[in-house]
Amino acid sequence: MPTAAREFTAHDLVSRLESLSEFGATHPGVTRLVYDASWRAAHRWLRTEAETLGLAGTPDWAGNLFLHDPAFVADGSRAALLVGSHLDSVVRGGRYDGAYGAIAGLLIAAALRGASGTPVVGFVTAEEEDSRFHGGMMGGRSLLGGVSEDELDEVKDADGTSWREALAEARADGTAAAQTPDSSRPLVRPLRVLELHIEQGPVLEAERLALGIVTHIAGYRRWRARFDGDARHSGTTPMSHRRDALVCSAEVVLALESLAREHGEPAVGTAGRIAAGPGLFNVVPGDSDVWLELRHSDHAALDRLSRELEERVAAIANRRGLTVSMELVSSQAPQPLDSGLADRAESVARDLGVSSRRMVSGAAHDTMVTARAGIPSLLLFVPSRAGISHSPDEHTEPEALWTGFRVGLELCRRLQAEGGA
Ligand code: HGY
Ligand code: MN
Ligand code: MN
Repeated sequence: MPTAAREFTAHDLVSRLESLSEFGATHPGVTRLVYDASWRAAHRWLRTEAETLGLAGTPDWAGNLFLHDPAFVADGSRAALLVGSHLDSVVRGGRYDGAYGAIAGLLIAAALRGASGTPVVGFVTAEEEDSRFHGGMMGGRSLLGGVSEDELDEVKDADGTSWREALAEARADGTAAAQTPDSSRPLVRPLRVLELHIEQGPVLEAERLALGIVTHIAGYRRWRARFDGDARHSGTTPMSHRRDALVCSAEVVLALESLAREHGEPAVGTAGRIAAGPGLFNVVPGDSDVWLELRHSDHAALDRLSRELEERVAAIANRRGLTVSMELVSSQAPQPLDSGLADRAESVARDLGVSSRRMVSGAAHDTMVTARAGIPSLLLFVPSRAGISHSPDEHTEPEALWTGFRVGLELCRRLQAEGGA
């Protein structure tokens, strides 16, 4: 007989976050990449936790996990309020990014199990970080049925493993269901989506506020730029005779930084990686790959920045006599979130005596995918110490995690009571 729906404590939340961070612990940090062994172990652990709390855990074809009352059949026939976040992490990331919302969703679904009104279902998306594949929010898109069968063979990781091949391991151990994308409506039809997440920036801490109510999420563009010059002897090739691909890349990286600085906040530009070949002391690099990212909260500004970057990259390569190909690898448009839900969250925070402000998210999130699909979606932040994230130093105080959870729980309780499903 499942346990009755129950009240939770801060310890219930924080202790489960600690346990989840052990899956993929890379000392320092956490590395839990979609479908890898630690991701699958974490997925299994979450389902076991759900069962001990009187819930069922149902994965869909992509490994998105729904945490629901066993009486709620997750077969695509029913609708619910979804609350959660993502299971995967960046490489050597922090313990809270995604994990906080996943555990909060689990406990909120357990706390509200069996109450009358709209069913509340916890969700844990399979992939959000682009840290193994560059499929662009694979979890959120597959959760909504937005993935074509072809993508499963086209999307590949750095080792050339396709989404389909990686998925096979998850299907083999039950962390993904054996359906195929074309046969899968969402297992749970989302009426609304609430994501709880750490801010990953400095604003809430600087303003000593407990809660961020996100009005919209900045968009991004990510390119892989490939430069081809001449591999030559480093001792005999005069500087005037070189077409050095790595030096060209270095100038492009500085041009990206200047572009973002010239434009001013909230524009940000990052070169996350340079890989030059052949990678020896005594060979002038003949080829180089650079990974470039631009972000902005305004669509037109992101377009302008992107055009300017592409022009600057072409001009640098041309002046240095190299060829360049610039591939847009993934992108997300800036996305407004639901203002009605933001109003509701603000009034819950006020009623609970929780300080809050509306704000923009510089980081991307699953809720930008659900909002873009027309599903009323909301993202709530809790403060990040020194604004640090995507780093082993990511930290949020237990009290702050608990405060965000209390607001999320009360908001879901009120939305549930209004019914509709
Ligand atoms: O990159 C991002 O903004 C998110 O953390 N995936
Ligand atoms: Mn995240
Ligand atoms: Mn992240």
